[in-house]
Amino acid sequence: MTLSFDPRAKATTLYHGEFRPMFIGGKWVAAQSGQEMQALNPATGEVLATVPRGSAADIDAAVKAARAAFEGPWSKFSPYERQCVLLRIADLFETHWEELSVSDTLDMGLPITRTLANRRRVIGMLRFYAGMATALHGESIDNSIPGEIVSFTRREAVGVVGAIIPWNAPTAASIWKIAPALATGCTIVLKPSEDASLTPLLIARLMQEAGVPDGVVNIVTGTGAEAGARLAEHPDVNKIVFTGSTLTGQAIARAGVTNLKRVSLELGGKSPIIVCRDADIDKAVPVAAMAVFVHSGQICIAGSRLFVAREIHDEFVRRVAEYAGRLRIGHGIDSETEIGPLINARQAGKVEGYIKAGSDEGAQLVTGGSRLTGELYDGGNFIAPTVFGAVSDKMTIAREEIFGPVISAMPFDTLDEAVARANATPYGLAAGIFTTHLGTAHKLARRIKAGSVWVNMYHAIDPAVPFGGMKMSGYGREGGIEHLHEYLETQVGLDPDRLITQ
Ligand code: TXE
Repeated sequence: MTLSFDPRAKATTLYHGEFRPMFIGGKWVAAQSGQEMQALNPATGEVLATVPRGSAADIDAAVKAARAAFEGPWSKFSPYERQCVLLRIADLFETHWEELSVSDTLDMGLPITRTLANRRRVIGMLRFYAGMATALHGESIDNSIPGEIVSFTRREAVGVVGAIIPWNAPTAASIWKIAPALATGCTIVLKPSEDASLTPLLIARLMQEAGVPDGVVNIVTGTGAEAGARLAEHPDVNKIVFTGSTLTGQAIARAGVTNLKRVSLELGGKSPIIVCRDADIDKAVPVAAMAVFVHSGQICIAGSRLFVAREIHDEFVRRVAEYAGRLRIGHGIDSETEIGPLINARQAGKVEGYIKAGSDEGAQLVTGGSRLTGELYDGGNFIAPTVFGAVSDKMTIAREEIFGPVISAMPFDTLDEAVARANATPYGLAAGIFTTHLGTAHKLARRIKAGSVWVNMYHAIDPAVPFGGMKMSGYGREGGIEHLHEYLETQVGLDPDRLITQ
């Protein structure tokens, strides 16, 4: 793909192994302990920069700053003023989008063409939430004693929000947490993943430039065990919003019990894709392949269980494998690259373990299955796009979230069987259906227990549309009006003369 700028040249202007402080109360600071952590480029292993290794004391300082801003200057901002701030941030994102994209690519490996392509979605989020800032209101309820009592509700900001995000989409995940907080009048302490902290720090700089008052947005870098755990249990945090693994989500929900904070969780998945006999195979093959291979499978919605109607199964799997074999794998910073590295050696080792389990348990390796070696891949964590056939539902690769470029393909005979098998998972985040029959699409979609069901497409996430999971994929929705409600409390109004109940 031809770009209007040179990403490699831009990359040389961004990080040079220097120290990048974190952002608390409008100040750029080191960790109180003085400890630092390295931010590594997953494609090369080189040190991009160092960042503070924040711990409980830094989280406490950030929460204090967030509380002071919530009760002080930020509470004086009208919804129209908050809207203006969000629109200014959106404009700054337009201006700095190349820098943000290059930073994300360097920090977490997603190819530059894809980080650039996130522009519409991320800036769309900022503008969507800007619009919502002035559209939030309560209701009046006139059914107590007709003519005498009118109850009314107000929507007020929940307070200080703690946000904990993973490494696989730092910009989008940061904005999905920060924008609704700003729209509703909350303040926020965001802890990025220790594996991708750099772009959230760039975002903090843009927030400052846009006129976000000190303490409204705070970014504390650090590990989950130190900084994350303190944020989750902090008694002065009113709400936690988390994206990450189900195991950590459970720990966060438990920690939030300390002060019964509101919790929303966007967790893992083992999403099914059902390819019906009447599917348009030419269109379905690339979508089904990229439902997993995009970002080397490191996406919560990866459609990693591929159920294909038996009549077309062999042809479909062969073509998915051929497609996988043609993908260009390399450094994300090269504009020709379609698939980048895995985030770190631990994640690559985990994926290799799953590939071995697939072979050991009797699945048939159709393509891929190995780590890539050679000069281009030195220092990085690259695994070839992998397709397994003859997978059974009981195999480890068909049950557990791999978070790597691995598809498990399985034939089915009837749609009832496909639905039952698709739902036979503890997760319920997303699903895909490929059919040319509208009735089949509707009937199947409503029977699948997943928060998003895409038909003849995948990965479609829109700021105005709710996104989130069922079952062990979490609770709460991001996107859409529902998302704003997660950041609001409802208060019933008071009559001048008497307390009104509804
Ligand atoms: O996730 P974690 P990791 C899955 C995926 C991957 C596995 C491990 O299967 O292989 O999780 O990845 C913070 N209290 N997903 O270790 O642990 C942590 O610092 C508070 C799926 O990256 O969930 C980071 O900021 N916070 C997922 C964030 O939680 C804690 C995306 C996510 O880390 C904490 C990422 C604690 N006790 C991984 N422990 C998806 N659904 O997209 C960790 N953290």
